[in-house]
Amino acid sequence: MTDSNNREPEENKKIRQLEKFYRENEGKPMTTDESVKISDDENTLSAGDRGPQLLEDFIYREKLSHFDRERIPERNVHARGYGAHGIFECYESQADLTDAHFLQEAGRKTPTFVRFSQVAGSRGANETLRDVRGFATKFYTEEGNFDLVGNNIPIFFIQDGIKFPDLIHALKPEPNNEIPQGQTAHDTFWDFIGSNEESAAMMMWIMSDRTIPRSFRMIQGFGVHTFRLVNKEGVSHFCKFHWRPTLGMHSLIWDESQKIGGADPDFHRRDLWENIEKGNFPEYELGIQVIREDQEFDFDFDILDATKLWPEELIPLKKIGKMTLNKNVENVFAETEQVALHPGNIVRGIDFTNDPLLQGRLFSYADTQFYRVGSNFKQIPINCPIHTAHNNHRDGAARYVIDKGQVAYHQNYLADNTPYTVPGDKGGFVTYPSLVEGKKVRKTAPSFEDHFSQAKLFWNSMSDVEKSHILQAFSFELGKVKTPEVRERVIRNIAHISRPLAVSVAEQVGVPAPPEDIQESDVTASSPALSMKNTIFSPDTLKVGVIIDEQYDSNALEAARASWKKAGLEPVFVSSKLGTLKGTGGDTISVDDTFLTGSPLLYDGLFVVGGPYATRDFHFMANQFIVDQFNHYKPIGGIDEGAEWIKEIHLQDRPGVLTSKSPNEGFYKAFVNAMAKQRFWDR
Ligand code: HDD
Repeated sequence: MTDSNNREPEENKKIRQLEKFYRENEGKPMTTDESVKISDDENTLSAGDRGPQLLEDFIYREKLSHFDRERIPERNVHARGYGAHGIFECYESQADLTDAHFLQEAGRKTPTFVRFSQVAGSRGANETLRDVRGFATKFYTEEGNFDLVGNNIPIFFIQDGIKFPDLIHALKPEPNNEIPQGQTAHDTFWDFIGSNEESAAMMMWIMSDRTIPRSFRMIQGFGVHTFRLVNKEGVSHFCKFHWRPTLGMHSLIWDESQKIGGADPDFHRRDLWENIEKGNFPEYELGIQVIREDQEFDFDFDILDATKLWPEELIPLKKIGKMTLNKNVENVFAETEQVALHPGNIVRGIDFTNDPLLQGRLFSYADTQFYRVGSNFKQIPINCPIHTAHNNHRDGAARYVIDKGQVAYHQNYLADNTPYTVPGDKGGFVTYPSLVEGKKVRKTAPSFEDHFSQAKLFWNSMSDVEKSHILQAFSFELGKVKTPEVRERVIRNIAHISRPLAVSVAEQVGVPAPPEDIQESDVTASSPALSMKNTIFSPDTLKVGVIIDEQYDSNALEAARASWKKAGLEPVFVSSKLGTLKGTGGDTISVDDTFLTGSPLLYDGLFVVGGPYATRDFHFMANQFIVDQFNHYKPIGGIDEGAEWIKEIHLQDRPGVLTSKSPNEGFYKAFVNAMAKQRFWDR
């Protein structure tokens, strides 16, 4: 099987398994579901030309009744998402830490399926809204499925799963008017945040640029919880899982994210789908942070508290493998919508801890899949393991595995007591025998009570630009809150983290400064790993909008294109109309976007070539694109007429704006470097 570029995807057992379920309809006769050939699919059977329709029309009935059942309940969070298949490759054996089969050997490859998502919006929500992004991975290992159901933020809003319905009810559109769609900028959400100090650190993270990512290909992922790795000898270590994109972590700016919602509400799925189709396969390295059992109480935070991260400067991140997403789905409903991820899906060598949020999740996910996908959801092709499951589970709606034989119970004589259980020393799953003691209680552990130290650590770690974006984000979000008391309560929580920030936000949203007696956290440490400023910067796969008209300078364009190709930059040719343009050398290019169908919002940088016969309208539209691009701090290059137009509006020589009437290699190199830098905040 090949992808649309005729490249052979890497050996992938899961895809081989799915292929057995593919149905090719092209070129085939149309039949009913019972395989009766259909002679007319457009007219219902009626009594006479104008007569009533007949109930006996099984073709009509089957078509409509199937249509009537096409939708299943959408996920009540993370409803809008997009998936892709991939391969995970282990860098080196982790056998000293874990017995997990997929981590035993350097070079071992494991098929994966990833679903990226946004939390709040319904299935049709605009994709660039400010929101946490889900990053959920199913590893189809040789020894069963392991699901790492994470987000692009390393911590969470709450500490105990029992509060999850409250959080989500506050976050979702308000129930009396179902407004607003997919966003946090409303009263109930901020009421929840202001009323729950444990959300303070997460509040800072969601106001940062991480919640308006540039691309799913450029987000980090986190398992969030503390898991256990258990080796063959039964020795356990605590562990956190991270995904790191090799393209670095990049974001939109607020103005862009709002407007892209109009220009392309499918911005993220389009980006992922197109890049995988083109062979620009996104890659993410899997990292682990590990601490020994005896270090459990060595930190000034509780390692079981999901509102806390493990600073990398304290507990370094070790990269142990890489996942490459190299195949789009064949059918979004069958694969992405029906995939059932569940943090409770673990394999031998990995185990849970007593993190109360994780424990809460262990119930909710399987439960929601039974409701959403049905009692046999684990048999659906995208969910089933690569090796056949054998057990005594039977029946239920839509069961399509046909279990042979007389016996469906354990402890039997008739089938020699099979399927048989496998002892731990022969590869069976054994739960890590962690020590449990104490009285049954309903209360928060005292070690979970510090809510502001890590929020302050995060704030201390931000660059000036990041800090200004956080201030802007709070000003927008709280500015949309109608109830002044709700705004005030949030500002009090901010004051525990940074008084100056709280005062500035209060000023912006028209409420009094927080009371003087609020104690600001005295944490002075920072963690450089938390700042997006310290990410990887690369021009690879970034889009350059090229504004170009008839009789463009062929030589200059050829040189520019050669430099872009070398750097992995992808030109998108923009002109006044679709079709083909001719250059001075007689060569042609075909236009990808017009000023109408394209938008400066959709390109990471702009390169203005123009042409000697450009009309006033063309010139005017080019200027609009240049100004928008400039306002979004993105790189701009200009040659020929393009260089003149940029000069006319006095933008030449501003940071990240490069123009030349006689471009040479140095100029093209400088433009590529500017593209890699991505934003010029000092404009
Ligand atoms: Fe959750 C879906 C991530 C806490 C209950 N969650 C869901 C998805 C992701 C996360 C990525 C979408 C999976 C997919 O693509 O199908 N959730 C998280 C993270 C959490 C978290 C990183 C905190 C560390 N979630 C959480 C709690 C509960 C849930 C505490 C309930 C106790 N989450 C659900 C759910 C969903 C879900 C209601 C909705 C659809 C689904 O499970 O499959 O059960």
